[in-house]
Amino acid sequence: MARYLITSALPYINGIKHLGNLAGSMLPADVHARFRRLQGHEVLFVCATDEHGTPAELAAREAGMSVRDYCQLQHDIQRQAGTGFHLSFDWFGRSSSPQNYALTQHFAQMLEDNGLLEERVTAQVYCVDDARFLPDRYVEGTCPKCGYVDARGDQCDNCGTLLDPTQLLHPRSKISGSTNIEVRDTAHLFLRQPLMAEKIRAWVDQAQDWPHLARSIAYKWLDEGLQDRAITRDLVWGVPVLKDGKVRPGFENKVFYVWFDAPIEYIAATQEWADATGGDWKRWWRTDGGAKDVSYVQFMGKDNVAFHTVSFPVTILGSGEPWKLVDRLKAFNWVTWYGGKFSTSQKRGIFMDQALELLSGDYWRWYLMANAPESSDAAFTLEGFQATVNSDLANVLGNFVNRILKFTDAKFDGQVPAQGVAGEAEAKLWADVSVKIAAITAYHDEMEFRKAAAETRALWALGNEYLQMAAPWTAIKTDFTLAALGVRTGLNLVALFAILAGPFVPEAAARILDGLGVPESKRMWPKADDAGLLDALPHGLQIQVPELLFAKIEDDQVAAWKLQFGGGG
Ligand code: B3M
Ligand code: ZN
Repeated sequence: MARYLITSALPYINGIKHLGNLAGSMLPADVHARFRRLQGHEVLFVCATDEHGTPAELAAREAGMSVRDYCQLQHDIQRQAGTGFHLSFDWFGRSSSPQNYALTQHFAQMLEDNGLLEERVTAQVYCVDDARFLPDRYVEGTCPKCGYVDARGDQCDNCGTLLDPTQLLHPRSKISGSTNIEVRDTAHLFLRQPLMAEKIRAWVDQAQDWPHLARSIAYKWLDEGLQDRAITRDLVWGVPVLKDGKVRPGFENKVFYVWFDAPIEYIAATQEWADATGGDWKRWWRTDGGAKDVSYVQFMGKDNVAFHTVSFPVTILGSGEPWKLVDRLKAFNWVTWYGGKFSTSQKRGIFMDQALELLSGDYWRWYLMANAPESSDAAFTLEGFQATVNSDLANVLGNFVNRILKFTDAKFDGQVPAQGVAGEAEAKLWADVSVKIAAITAYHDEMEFRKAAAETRALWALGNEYLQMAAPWTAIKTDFTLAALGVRTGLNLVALFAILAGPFVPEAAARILDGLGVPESKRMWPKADDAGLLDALPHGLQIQVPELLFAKIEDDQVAAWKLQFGGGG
Protein backbone atom coordinates (compact mmCIF):
# COMPACT_ATOMS: atom_id res chain seq x y z
CA MET A 1 0.00 0.00 0.00
CA ALA A 2 1.43 3.40 -0.98
CA ARG A 3 0.70 6.80 0.55
CA TYR A 4 -0.63 9.71 -1.51
CA LEU A 5 -0.85 13.33 -0.35
CA ILE A 6 -3.13 15.16 -2.77
CA THR A 7 -3.76 18.91 -2.77
CA SER A 8 -5.87 21.08 -5.03
CA ALA A 9 -5.17 24.75 -5.62
CA LEU A 10 -7.16 26.71 -3.04
CA PRO A 11 -10.24 28.44 -4.46
CA TYR A 12 -10.32 32.15 -3.69
CA ILE A 13 -12.92 33.03 -1.11
CA ASN A 14 -14.58 35.66 -3.25
CA GLY A 15 -17.74 33.92 -4.35
CA ILE A 16 -18.79 30.55 -5.62
CA LYS A 17 -16.53 29.09 -8.29
CA HIS A 18 -17.56 28.41 -11.87
CA LEU A 19 -17.35 25.03 -13.57
CA GLY A 20 -14.00 25.99 -15.13
CA ASN A 21 -12.37 26.55 -11.73
CA LEU A 22 -13.78 23.22 -10.58
CA ALA A 23 -12.49 21.32 -13.63
CA GLY A 24 -9.02 22.84 -13.40
CA SER A 25 -8.13 21.73 -9.90
CA MET A 26 -10.55 20.41 -7.26
CA LEU A 27 -12.42 17.95 -9.49
CA PRO A 28 -9.46 16.14 -11.08
CA ALA A 29 -7.81 16.05 -7.66
CA ASP A 30 -10.92 14.34 -6.32
CA VAL A 31 -11.02 11.86 -9.21
CA HIS A 32 -7.40 10.98 -8.52
CA ALA A 33 -7.93 10.69 -4.76
CA ARG A 34 -10.86 8.32 -5.31
CA PHE A 35 -8.81 6.24 -7.75
CA ARG A 36 -5.95 5.87 -5.26
CA ARG A 37 -8.34 4.99 -2.40
CA LEU A 38 -10.04 2.34 -4.58
CA GLN A 39 -6.60 0.88 -5.21
CA GLY A 40 -6.28 0.50 -1.45
CA HIS A 41 -3.64 3.17 -0.92
CA GLU A 42 -3.57 5.54 2.03
CA VAL A 43 -4.70 8.97 0.82
CA LEU A 44 -4.84 12.39 2.42
CA PHE A 45 -6.71 14.87 0.23
CA VAL A 46 -6.75 18.48 1.46
CA CYS A 47 -7.85 21.82 0.16
CA ALA A 48 -9.05 25.10 1.68
CA THR A 49 -10.45 28.49 0.86
CA ASP A 50 -7.82 31.08 0.00
CA GLU A 51 -9.05 33.93 2.17
CA HIS A 52 -6.50 36.74 2.06
CA GLY A 53 -5.52 39.44 -0.39
CA THR A 54 -7.40 41.57 -2.81
CA PRO A 55 -10.21 39.18 -3.70
CA ALA A 56 -11.37 38.87 -0.11
CA GLU A 57 -11.15 42.55 0.81
CA LEU A 58 -12.82 43.85 -2.34
CA ALA A 59 -15.58 41.26 -2.28
CA ALA A 60 -16.32 41.83 1.42
CA ARG A 61 -16.49 45.55 0.76
CA GLU A 62 -18.98 45.02 -2.05
CA ALA A 63 -21.02 42.73 0.19
CA GLY A 64 -21.02 45.38 2.91
CA MET A 65 -19.59 42.87 5.39
CA SER A 66 -16.49 42.64 7.54
CA VAL A 67 -13.87 40.52 5.80
CA ARG A 68 -13.96 38.05 8.66
CA ASP A 69 -17.75 37.55 8.43
CA TYR A 70 -17.63 37.50 4.64
CA CYS A 71 -14.97 34.77 4.63
CA GLN A 72 -16.90 32.63 7.11
CA LEU A 73 -20.05 32.90 4.99
CA GLN A 74 -18.27 32.18 1.71
CA HIS A 75 -16.25 29.32 3.16
CA ASP A 76 -19.47 27.58 4.20
CA ILE A 77 -21.04 28.21 0.78
CA GLN A 78 -18.01 26.76 -1.01
CA ARG A 79 -17.85 23.80 1.35
CA GLN A 80 -21.51 23.06 0.62
CA ALA A 81 -20.98 23.31 -3.15
CA GLY A 82 -18.02 20.95 -2.87
CA THR A 83 -20.21 18.45 -1.07
CA GLY A 84 -22.76 18.66 -3.88
CA PHE A 85 -20.02 17.76 -6.34
CA HIS A 86 -18.90 14.86 -4.11
CA LEU A 87 -15.45 16.42 -3.56
CA SER A 88 -14.13 13.96 -1.00
CA PHE A 89 -11.64 16.16 0.85
CA ASP A 90 -10.25 14.71 4.03
CA TRP A 91 -10.12 18.34 5.07
CA PHE A 92 -11.41 21.56 3.51
CA GLY A 93 -9.68 24.23 5.57
CA ARG A 94 -9.22 27.97 5.66
CA SER A 95 -6.06 29.97 4.98
CA SER A 96 -7.21 32.33 7.76
CA SER A 97 -6.85 29.51 10.30
CA PRO A 98 -4.65 29.97 13.38
CA GLN A 99 -2.56 27.08 12.14
CA ASN A 100 -1.79 28.92 8.91
CA TYR A 101 -1.00 32.14 10.73
CA ALA A 102 1.49 30.36 12.96
CA LEU A 103 3.06 28.33 10.17
CA THR A 104 3.38 31.30 7.81
CA GLN A 105 5.07 33.30 10.54
CA HIS A 106 7.32 30.33 11.29
CA PHE A 107 8.46 30.03 7.69
CA ALA A 108 9.10 33.79 7.49
CA GLN A 109 11.21 33.60 10.64
CA MET A 110 13.22 30.68 9.24
CA LEU A 111 13.75 32.50 5.92
CA GLU A 112 14.94 35.59 7.79
CA ASP A 113 17.24 33.53 10.02
CA ASN A 114 18.68 31.99 6.84
CA GLY A 115 19.38 35.36 5.27
CA LEU A 116 16.69 35.03 2.60
CA LEU A 117 14.50 37.92 3.72
CA GLU A 118 15.44 41.54 3.44
CA GLU A 119 13.51 44.62 4.54
CA ARG A 120 13.49 47.23 1.82
CA VAL A 121 11.80 50.54 1.28
CA THR A 122 10.03 50.59 -2.03
CA ALA A 123 7.93 52.94 -4.05
CA GLN A 124 4.31 51.91 -3.79
CA VAL A 125 1.17 53.21 -5.37
CA TYR A 126 -0.79 55.30 -2.83
CA CYS A 127 -4.32 56.60 -3.39
CA VAL A 128 -4.91 59.92 -1.67
CA ASP A 129 -8.70 59.62 -1.89
CA ASP A 130 -8.70 56.11 -0.43
CA ALA A 131 -6.03 57.17 2.11
CA ARG A 132 -4.20 53.88 1.69
CA PHE A 133 -1.48 52.11 -0.21
CA LEU A 134 -2.84 50.07 -3.10
CA PRO A 135 -1.29 46.62 -3.45
CA ASP A 136 -1.14 44.81 -6.75
CA ARG A 137 -4.70 44.00 -7.62
CA TYR A 138 -6.09 47.19 -6.15
CA VAL A 139 -4.49 49.07 -9.00
CA GLU A 140 -5.54 48.93 -12.62
CA GLY A 141 -4.21 50.81 -15.56
CA THR A 142 -2.58 50.58 -18.93
CA CYS A 143 -0.03 47.86 -19.50
CA PRO A 144 3.34 49.45 -20.36
CA LYS A 145 4.13 46.50 -22.63
CA CYS A 146 0.98 46.01 -24.74
CA GLY A 147 -1.22 49.01 -23.97
CA TYR A 148 -4.06 46.92 -22.55
CA VAL A 149 -6.10 49.43 -20.53
CA ASP A 150 -7.36 47.00 -17.89
CA ALA A 151 -4.06 45.55 -16.79
CA ARG A 152 -3.87 44.58 -13.15
CA GLY A 153 -1.13 45.77 -10.81
CA ASP A 154 0.61 42.39 -10.68
CA GLN A 155 -0.07 40.88 -14.10
CA CYS A 156 -1.42 41.92 -17.46
CA ASP A 157 -4.13 39.45 -18.47
CA ASN A 158 -3.69 40.45 -22.06
CA CYS A 159 0.00 39.77 -22.60
CA GLY A 160 0.74 37.83 -19.38
CA THR A 161 3.55 40.20 -18.34
CA LEU A 162 4.23 40.20 -14.60
CA LEU A 163 4.03 43.83 -13.52
CA ASP A 164 4.83 46.05 -10.56
CA PRO A 165 1.90 48.41 -9.90
CA THR A 166 4.17 51.44 -10.24
CA GLN A 167 4.78 50.44 -13.87
CA LEU A 168 1.13 50.92 -14.88
CA LEU A 169 0.31 53.91 -17.04
CA HIS A 170 -2.71 56.06 -16.05
CA PRO A 171 -3.17 54.06 -12.80
CA ARG A 172 -6.52 54.09 -11.04
CA SER A 173 -7.78 52.71 -7.75
CA LYS A 174 -9.88 49.56 -8.10
CA ILE A 175 -11.60 50.51 -4.85
CA SER A 176 -12.85 53.96 -5.73
CA GLY A 177 -11.84 54.48 -9.36
CA SER A 178 -9.88 57.49 -8.20
CA THR A 179 -6.93 58.54 -10.30
CA ASN A 180 -5.65 60.70 -7.44
CA ILE A 181 -2.70 58.41 -7.21
CA GLU A 182 0.80 59.01 -5.87
CA VAL A 183 3.87 56.86 -5.53
CA ARG A 184 5.10 56.82 -1.91
CA ASP A 185 7.83 54.97 -0.03
CA THR A 186 6.83 52.00 2.10
CA ALA A 187 8.84 49.20 3.72
CA HIS A 188 8.30 45.58 2.70
CA LEU A 189 9.99 42.23 3.19
CA PHE A 190 11.62 40.80 0.09
CA LEU A 191 12.23 37.11 -0.48
CA ARG A 192 15.62 36.87 -2.12
CA GLN A 193 14.69 34.19 -4.61
CA PRO A 194 17.87 34.52 -6.74
CA LEU A 195 19.85 33.10 -3.81
CA MET A 196 17.77 29.92 -4.17
CA ALA A 197 17.82 29.71 -7.98
CA GLU A 198 20.42 26.96 -8.18
CA LYS A 199 18.68 24.81 -5.54
CA ILE A 200 15.32 25.29 -7.24
CA ARG A 201 16.70 24.42 -10.67
CA ALA A 202 18.38 21.30 -9.27
CA TRP A 203 15.06 20.32 -7.72
CA VAL A 204 13.10 20.89 -10.95
CA ASP A 205 15.78 18.95 -12.88
CA GLN A 206 15.26 15.90 -10.66
CA ALA A 207 11.46 16.10 -10.86
CA GLN A 208 11.01 13.42 -13.52
CA ASP A 209 7.29 13.01 -13.10
CA TRP A 210 5.98 16.40 -14.10
CA PRO A 211 3.80 16.72 -17.22
CA HIS A 212 5.25 18.95 -19.91
CA LEU A 213 3.07 22.01 -19.17
CA ALA A 214 4.27 22.23 -15.56
CA ARG A 215 7.91 21.66 -16.35
CA SER A 216 8.03 24.21 -19.20
CA ILE A 217 6.50 26.96 -17.05
CA ALA A 218 8.97 26.27 -14.22
CA TYR A 219 11.95 26.44 -16.54
CA LYS A 220 10.58 29.60 -18.19
CA TRP A 221 10.62 31.34 -14.82
CA LEU A 222 14.05 29.98 -13.96
CA ASP A 223 15.51 30.90 -17.35
CA GLU A 224 14.10 34.42 -17.10
CA GLY A 225 16.03 34.68 -13.82
CA LEU A 226 14.35 34.72 -10.45
CA GLN A 227 13.61 38.11 -8.93
CA ASP A 228 13.50 39.23 -5.33
CA ARG A 229 9.78 39.32 -4.56
CA ALA A 230 7.96 41.38 -1.95
CA ILE A 231 6.10 39.01 0.36
CA THR A 232 4.29 41.65 2.41
CA ARG A 233 1.49 44.04 1.47
CA ASP A 234 -0.10 47.22 2.83
CA LEU A 235 -3.29 45.45 3.86
CA VAL A 236 -4.84 44.74 7.24
CA TRP A 237 -6.60 41.45 6.49
CA GLY A 238 -4.06 38.66 6.37
CA VAL A 239 -1.25 37.06 8.34
CA PRO A 240 0.44 39.65 10.59
CA VAL A 241 4.17 40.21 10.05
CA LEU A 242 6.14 39.34 13.18
CA LYS A 243 9.78 39.59 14.15
CA ASP A 244 10.96 37.42 17.02
CA GLY A 245 7.37 36.86 18.08
CA LYS A 246 6.22 40.49 18.12
CA VAL A 247 4.62 42.65 15.40
CA ARG A 248 7.52 43.79 13.26
CA PRO A 249 8.21 47.49 13.82
CA GLY A 250 6.82 49.49 10.88
CA PHE A 251 4.63 46.57 9.79
CA GLU A 252 1.67 47.30 12.05
CA ASN A 253 -0.56 47.83 9.00
CA LYS A 254 0.97 45.22 6.79
CA VAL A 255 0.36 41.51 6.25
CA PHE A 256 2.01 38.73 4.29
CA TYR A 257 1.22 38.62 0.58
CA VAL A 258 -1.60 36.17 -0.12
CA TRP A 259 0.60 34.01 -2.35
CA PHE A 260 3.15 33.66 0.45
CA ASP A 261 0.66 32.28 2.95
CA ALA A 262 -1.73 30.41 0.61
CA PRO A 263 0.52 27.46 -0.36
CA ILE A 264 1.58 27.15 3.29
CA GLU A 265 -2.11 26.46 3.98
CA TYR A 266 -1.64 23.07 2.28
CA ILE A 267 0.45 22.12 5.33
CA ALA A 268 -1.68 24.11 7.77
CA ALA A 269 -4.86 22.45 6.46
CA THR A 270 -3.22 19.14 7.32
CA GLN A 271 -2.55 20.47 10.81
CA GLU A 272 -6.20 21.57 10.99
CA TRP A 273 -7.17 18.03 9.97
CA ALA A 274 -4.82 16.55 12.58
CA ASP A 275 -6.14 18.84 15.31
CA ALA A 276 -9.70 17.80 14.44
CA THR A 277 -9.12 14.08 13.97
CA GLY A 278 -6.10 13.19 16.09
CA GLY A 279 -4.16 12.45 12.90
CA ASP A 280 -0.42 12.95 12.62
CA TRP A 281 0.30 15.78 10.18
CA LYS A 282 4.06 15.18 10.26
CA ARG A 283 3.54 11.77 8.65
CA TRP A 284 2.50 13.69 5.55
CA TRP A 285 4.75 16.75 5.53
CA ARG A 286 7.99 16.13 7.39
CA THR A 287 10.57 13.82 5.87
CA ASP A 288 11.96 13.48 9.41
CA GLY A 289 8.42 12.64 10.58
CA GLY A 290 7.50 9.75 8.32
CA ALA A 291 6.72 11.55 5.05
CA LYS A 292 9.68 10.09 3.13
CA ASP A 293 7.47 7.46 1.48
CA VAL A 294 4.68 9.89 0.59
CA SER A 295 3.92 10.68 -3.07
CA TYR A 296 2.74 14.28 -3.10
CA VAL A 297 0.55 15.26 -6.05
CA GLN A 298 -0.65 18.81 -6.71
CA PHE A 299 -3.49 19.93 -9.00
CA MET A 300 -3.89 23.47 -10.30
CA GLY A 301 -4.61 25.79 -13.19
CA LYS A 302 -1.63 26.70 -15.40
CA ASP A 303 -1.45 30.27 -14.03
CA ASN A 304 -0.59 28.84 -10.62
CA VAL A 305 2.32 26.67 -11.78
CA ALA A 306 5.05 29.25 -11.26
CA PHE A 307 3.98 29.87 -7.67
CA HIS A 308 4.01 26.12 -7.00
CA THR A 309 7.27 25.26 -8.76
CA VAL A 310 9.34 28.28 -7.74
CA SER A 311 7.95 30.59 -5.04
CA PHE A 312 6.54 27.94 -2.69
CA PRO A 313 9.63 25.67 -3.04
CA VAL A 314 11.81 28.71 -2.27
CA THR A 315 9.89 29.02 1.02
CA ILE A 316 10.13 25.29 1.74
CA LEU A 317 13.77 24.77 0.70
CA GLY A 318 14.76 28.17 2.07
CA SER A 319 13.56 27.21 5.53
CA GLY A 320 16.32 24.62 5.66
CA GLU A 321 13.87 22.25 7.36
CA PRO A 322 12.99 18.74 6.12
CA TRP A 323 9.59 19.48 4.53
CA LYS A 324 7.96 17.33 1.85
CA LEU A 325 8.09 18.83 -1.65
CA VAL A 326 5.70 18.07 -4.49
CA ASP A 327 6.51 14.93 -6.52
CA ARG A 328 3.93 15.23 -9.30
CA LEU A 329 2.10 18.28 -10.49
CA LYS A 330 -0.86 18.29 -12.87
CA ALA A 331 -1.67 21.66 -14.41
CA PHE A 332 -4.72 22.40 -16.52
CA ASN A 333 -5.53 24.85 -19.25
CA TRP A 334 -8.82 26.73 -19.13
CA VAL A 335 -12.40 25.62 -19.52
CA THR A 336 -14.10 28.38 -21.50
CA TRP A 337 -17.78 29.10 -21.82
CA TYR A 338 -18.39 28.71 -25.54
CA GLY A 339 -14.84 29.91 -26.10
CA GLY A 340 -15.19 32.95 -23.83
CA LYS A 341 -14.73 33.72 -20.17
CA PHE A 342 -17.14 32.75 -17.43
CA SER A 343 -18.50 35.90 -15.86
CA THR A 344 -20.87 36.46 -12.98
CA SER A 345 -21.53 40.08 -13.90
CA GLN A 346 -22.18 39.32 -17.57
CA LYS A 347 -24.21 36.20 -16.67
CA ARG A 348 -21.97 34.02 -18.80
CA GLY A 349 -21.49 30.47 -17.72
CA ILE A 350 -22.68 28.17 -14.98
CA PHE A 351 -21.32 28.38 -11.45
CA MET A 352 -21.12 25.45 -9.04
CA ASP A 353 -24.26 26.30 -7.05
CA GLN A 354 -26.30 26.94 -10.19
CA ALA A 355 -25.14 23.67 -11.76
CA LEU A 356 -26.34 21.69 -8.75
CA GLU A 357 -29.78 23.29 -9.00
CA LEU A 358 -30.06 21.87 -12.53
CA LEU A 359 -28.55 18.39 -12.22
CA SER A 360 -26.65 16.37 -9.59
CA GLY A 361 -22.88 16.46 -9.41
CA ASP A 362 -22.19 13.30 -11.43
CA TYR A 363 -23.57 14.74 -14.68
CA TRP A 364 -21.19 17.65 -14.53
CA ARG A 365 -18.24 15.60 -13.24
CA TRP A 366 -18.42 13.25 -16.19
CA TYR A 367 -18.64 15.94 -18.88
CA LEU A 368 -15.93 18.12 -17.31
CA MET A 369 -13.49 15.22 -17.01
CA ALA A 370 -14.31 13.64 -20.37
CA ASN A 371 -13.48 17.08 -21.81
CA ALA A 372 -10.74 18.02 -19.33
CA PRO A 373 -8.62 21.00 -20.54
CA GLU A 374 -5.39 19.00 -20.46
CA SER A 375 -3.43 19.71 -23.62
CA SER A 376 -5.45 22.78 -24.60
CA ASP A 377 -8.36 24.94 -23.47
CA ALA A 378 -11.73 23.18 -23.62
CA ALA A 379 -15.00 24.92 -24.42
CA PHE A 380 -17.98 24.04 -22.28
CA THR A 381 -21.10 24.07 -24.46
CA LEU A 382 -24.56 23.08 -23.35
CA GLU A 383 -25.01 21.17 -26.58
CA GLY A 384 -21.84 19.20 -25.90
CA PHE A 385 -22.93 18.61 -22.34
CA GLN A 386 -26.33 17.32 -23.51
CA ALA A 387 -24.79 15.03 -26.15
CA THR A 388 -22.23 13.57 -23.76
CA VAL A 389 -24.69 13.02 -20.92
CA ASN A 390 -27.34 11.48 -23.16
CA SER A 391 -24.93 9.24 -25.01
CA ASP A 392 -22.42 8.16 -22.38
CA LEU A 393 -24.39 8.30 -19.14
CA ALA A 394 -28.03 7.80 -20.08
CA ASN A 395 -27.53 5.39 -22.95
CA VAL A 396 -24.26 3.48 -22.86
CA LEU A 397 -24.03 3.13 -19.07
CA GLY A 398 -27.55 3.82 -17.82
CA ASN A 399 -29.47 1.64 -20.27
CA PHE A 400 -27.02 -1.23 -19.89
CA VAL A 401 -27.37 -1.28 -16.12
CA ASN A 402 -31.11 -0.79 -16.23
CA ARG A 403 -31.74 -3.47 -18.84
CA ILE A 404 -29.77 -6.24 -17.16
CA LEU A 405 -31.02 -5.48 -13.63
CA LYS A 406 -34.65 -5.21 -14.73
CA PHE A 407 -34.41 -8.45 -16.72
CA THR A 408 -32.84 -10.20 -13.72
CA ASP A 409 -35.66 -8.88 -11.57
CA ALA A 410 -38.32 -10.04 -14.02
CA LYS A 411 -37.00 -13.45 -15.09
CA PHE A 412 -34.57 -14.60 -12.38
CA ASP A 413 -36.40 -13.49 -9.22
CA GLY A 414 -33.92 -10.66 -8.87
CA GLN A 415 -31.12 -13.09 -8.08
CA VAL A 416 -27.70 -13.70 -9.61
CA PRO A 417 -28.21 -16.94 -11.58
CA ALA A 418 -25.91 -19.90 -10.95
CA GLN A 419 -26.65 -21.87 -14.11
CA GLY A 420 -24.44 -21.90 -17.16
CA VAL A 421 -20.69 -22.26 -17.66
CA ALA A 422 -18.61 -19.52 -19.23
CA GLY A 423 -17.68 -20.35 -22.80
CA GLU A 424 -15.83 -18.85 -25.73
CA ALA A 425 -17.92 -15.68 -25.80
CA GLU A 426 -17.10 -14.97 -22.15
CA ALA A 427 -13.40 -15.74 -22.73
CA LYS A 428 -13.35 -13.27 -25.62
CA LEU A 429 -15.22 -10.74 -23.51
CA TRP A 430 -12.72 -11.08 -20.68
CA ALA A 431 -9.79 -10.68 -23.06
CA ASP A 432 -11.24 -7.36 -24.23
CA VAL A 433 -12.32 -6.25 -20.75
CA SER A 434 -8.92 -6.94 -19.19
CA VAL A 435 -7.24 -4.79 -21.83
CA LYS A 436 -9.65 -1.97 -20.95
CA ILE A 437 -9.04 -2.37 -17.22
CA ALA A 438 -5.30 -2.10 -17.83
CA ALA A 439 -5.77 0.99 -20.02
CA ILE A 440 -8.12 2.75 -17.59
CA THR A 441 -5.75 2.00 -14.71
CA ALA A 442 -2.75 3.29 -16.62
CA TYR A 443 -4.46 6.53 -17.64
CA HIS A 444 -5.63 7.22 -14.09
CA ASP A 445 -2.14 6.44 -12.86
CA GLU A 446 -0.73 8.92 -15.37
CA MET A 447 -3.47 11.47 -14.50
CA GLU A 448 -4.67 11.54 -18.10
CA PHE A 449 -8.30 12.27 -17.35
CA ARG A 450 -9.75 12.55 -20.84
CA LYS A 451 -8.18 9.28 -21.88
CA ALA A 452 -9.25 7.54 -18.68
CA ALA A 453 -12.83 8.68 -19.31
CA ALA A 454 -12.72 7.63 -22.96
CA GLU A 455 -11.49 4.15 -22.05
CA THR A 456 -14.12 3.88 -19.30
CA ARG A 457 -16.80 4.66 -21.84
CA ALA A 458 -15.30 2.18 -24.30
CA LEU A 459 -15.54 -0.48 -21.62
CA TRP A 460 -19.22 0.29 -21.13
CA ALA A 461 -19.66 -0.12 -24.90
CA LEU A 462 -17.99 -3.55 -24.70
CA GLY A 463 -20.63 -4.57 -22.17
CA ASN A 464 -23.40 -3.47 -24.48
CA GLU A 465 -21.86 -5.45 -27.35
CA TYR A 466 -21.70 -8.58 -25.19
CA LEU A 467 -25.30 -8.17 -24.10
CA GLN A 468 -26.41 -7.70 -27.71
CA MET A 469 -24.62 -10.92 -28.62
CA ALA A 470 -25.72 -12.96 -25.56
CA ALA A 471 -29.26 -11.54 -25.81
CA PRO A 472 -30.58 -13.40 -22.73
CA TRP A 473 -34.12 -12.08 -23.47
CA THR A 474 -34.04 -14.18 -26.67
CA ALA A 475 -32.02 -17.12 -25.33
CA ILE A 476 -34.46 -17.59 -22.45
CA LYS A 477 -37.10 -18.73 -24.91
CA THR A 478 -35.07 -21.78 -25.90
CA ASP A 479 -32.11 -22.16 -23.55
CA PHE A 480 -32.60 -21.04 -19.95
CA THR A 481 -29.04 -22.01 -19.00
CA LEU A 482 -27.53 -19.90 -21.74
CA ALA A 483 -29.77 -16.99 -20.72
CA ALA A 484 -28.66 -17.43 -17.12
CA LEU A 485 -25.00 -17.30 -18.15
CA GLY A 486 -25.59 -14.09 -20.10
CA VAL A 487 -27.41 -12.49 -17.19
CA ARG A 488 -24.79 -13.50 -14.62
CA THR A 489 -22.00 -12.19 -16.82
CA GLY A 490 -23.93 -8.99 -17.44
CA LEU A 491 -24.49 -8.46 -13.71
CA ASN A 492 -20.78 -8.89 -13.04
CA LEU A 493 -20.03 -6.39 -15.79
CA VAL A 494 -22.38 -3.94 -14.07
CA ALA A 495 -20.40 -4.26 -10.83
CA LEU A 496 -17.12 -3.84 -12.70
CA PHE A 497 -18.38 -0.78 -14.59
CA ALA A 498 -19.56 0.85 -11.39
CA ILE A 499 -16.23 0.43 -9.61
CA LEU A 500 -14.22 1.69 -12.59
CA ALA A 501 -16.58 4.64 -13.06
CA GLY A 502 -16.44 5.46 -9.35
CA PRO A 503 -13.73 8.14 -9.56
CA PHE A 504 -15.78 10.05 -12.14
CA VAL A 505 -19.41 9.44 -11.10
CA PRO A 506 -19.22 8.37 -7.45
CA GLU A 507 -22.91 8.81 -6.64
CA ALA A 508 -24.13 6.63 -9.52
CA ALA A 509 -21.41 4.08 -8.82
CA ALA A 510 -22.50 3.80 -5.19
CA ARG A 511 -26.16 3.44 -6.17
CA ILE A 512 -25.35 0.65 -8.61
CA LEU A 513 -23.11 -1.19 -6.14
CA ASP A 514 -25.70 -0.76 -3.38
CA GLY A 515 -28.30 -2.24 -5.78
CA LEU A 516 -26.01 -5.20 -6.36
CA GLY A 517 -25.36 -5.63 -2.65
CA VAL A 518 -21.59 -5.33 -3.13
CA PRO A 519 -20.12 -4.71 0.34
CA GLU A 520 -17.84 -1.68 0.79
CA SER A 521 -14.91 -4.01 1.44
CA LYS A 522 -15.29 -5.49 -2.04
CA ARG A 523 -15.48 -2.12 -3.81
CA MET A 524 -11.82 -2.25 -4.77
CA TRP A 525 -10.08 -1.38 -8.03
CA PRO A 526 -10.02 -4.49 -10.30
CA LYS A 527 -6.89 -6.23 -11.44
CA ALA A 528 -6.53 -6.67 -15.20
CA ASP A 529 -5.47 -10.31 -14.70
CA ASP A 530 -8.34 -11.32 -12.44
CA ALA A 531 -10.56 -13.32 -14.84
CA GLY A 532 -12.78 -14.24 -11.91
CA LEU A 533 -14.26 -10.77 -12.10
CA LEU A 534 -16.86 -11.97 -14.60
CA ASP A 535 -18.21 -14.37 -11.99
CA ALA A 536 -17.44 -12.58 -8.73
CA LEU A 537 -20.98 -11.88 -7.48
CA PRO A 538 -22.24 -14.64 -5.15
CA HIS A 539 -24.74 -16.88 -6.95
CA GLY A 540 -28.23 -16.35 -5.60
CA LEU A 541 -27.40 -12.82 -4.41
CA GLN A 542 -30.58 -10.76 -4.25
CA ILE A 543 -30.23 -7.53 -6.25
CA GLN A 544 -32.31 -4.33 -6.21
CA VAL A 545 -32.99 -2.27 -9.31
CA PRO A 546 -31.90 1.34 -8.60
CA GLU A 547 -34.06 4.23 -9.75
CA LEU A 548 -33.17 5.75 -13.10
CA LEU A 549 -29.45 6.52 -12.97
CA PHE A 550 -29.24 9.38 -15.46
CA ALA A 551 -32.11 11.31 -17.05
CA LYS A 552 -31.62 12.48 -20.60
CA ILE A 553 -31.22 16.22 -21.12
CA GLU A 554 -33.99 17.48 -23.36
CA ASP A 555 -33.64 20.18 -26.04
CA ASP A 556 -35.99 22.54 -24.21
CA GLN A 557 -33.77 22.33 -21.14
CA VAL A 558 -30.75 23.33 -23.24
CA ALA A 559 -32.73 26.19 -24.76
CA ALA A 560 -33.78 27.45 -21.33
CA TRP A 561 -30.25 27.16 -19.95
CA LYS A 562 -28.84 29.08 -22.90
CA LEU A 563 -31.18 31.92 -22.11
CA GLN A 564 -30.31 31.81 -18.43
CA PHE A 565 -26.53 31.32 -18.69
CA GLY A 566 -25.68 32.65 -22.13
CA GLY A 567 -24.15 30.48 -24.75
CA GLY A 568 -23.50 30.15 -28.43
CA GLY A 569 -22.39 33.70 -29.12
N1 B3M B 1 -6.27 30.97 -4.90
C1 B3M B 1 -6.34 30.24 -7.21
C2 B3M B 1 -6.26 31.22 -8.33
O1 B3M B 1 -5.18 31.76 -8.60
C3 B3M B 1 -5.42 30.54 -6.03
C4 B3M B 1 -4.69 29.25 -5.74
C5 B3M B 1 -3.87 29.26 -4.48
S1 B3M B 1 -3.18 27.64 -4.24
C6 B3M B 1 -2.10 27.87 -2.96
O2 B3M B 1 -7.29 31.38 -8.97
ZN1 ZN C 1 0.06 43.66 -21.48
